[in-house]
Amino acid sequence: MTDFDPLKDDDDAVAVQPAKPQLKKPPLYKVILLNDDFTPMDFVVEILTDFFNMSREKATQVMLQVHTQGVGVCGTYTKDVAETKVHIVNQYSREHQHPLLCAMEEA
Ligand code: TYC
Repeated sequence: MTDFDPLKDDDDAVAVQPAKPQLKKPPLYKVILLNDDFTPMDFVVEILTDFFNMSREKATQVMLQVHTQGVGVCGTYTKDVAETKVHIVNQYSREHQHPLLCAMEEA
């Protein structure tokens, strides 16, 4: 009969730690519009309907929020999408000689 020693690791088994499930959600970013005194209200509404798929009513509401409060949220996106939206909106505004500023911040 062999000695049984529960503290002796003699079974040649390899202990494998199960991988932790990768469930972390990617960080999200708010795309925001900043107020200025020169960009026409209609142009801001057009930006919100065309680049952020808002209805005219919702776009007008958000534009007025920016106009009165100084800043408003256009939408929340992953980093890549937010960066692209900011770039496209700022480029489009410059092309039309408006100083409108679009930016992003972590949600
Ligand atoms: N304040 C601008 C005006 O009176 C309108 C405006 C709204 C500009 C929102 C920028 O993000 C903005 N014509």
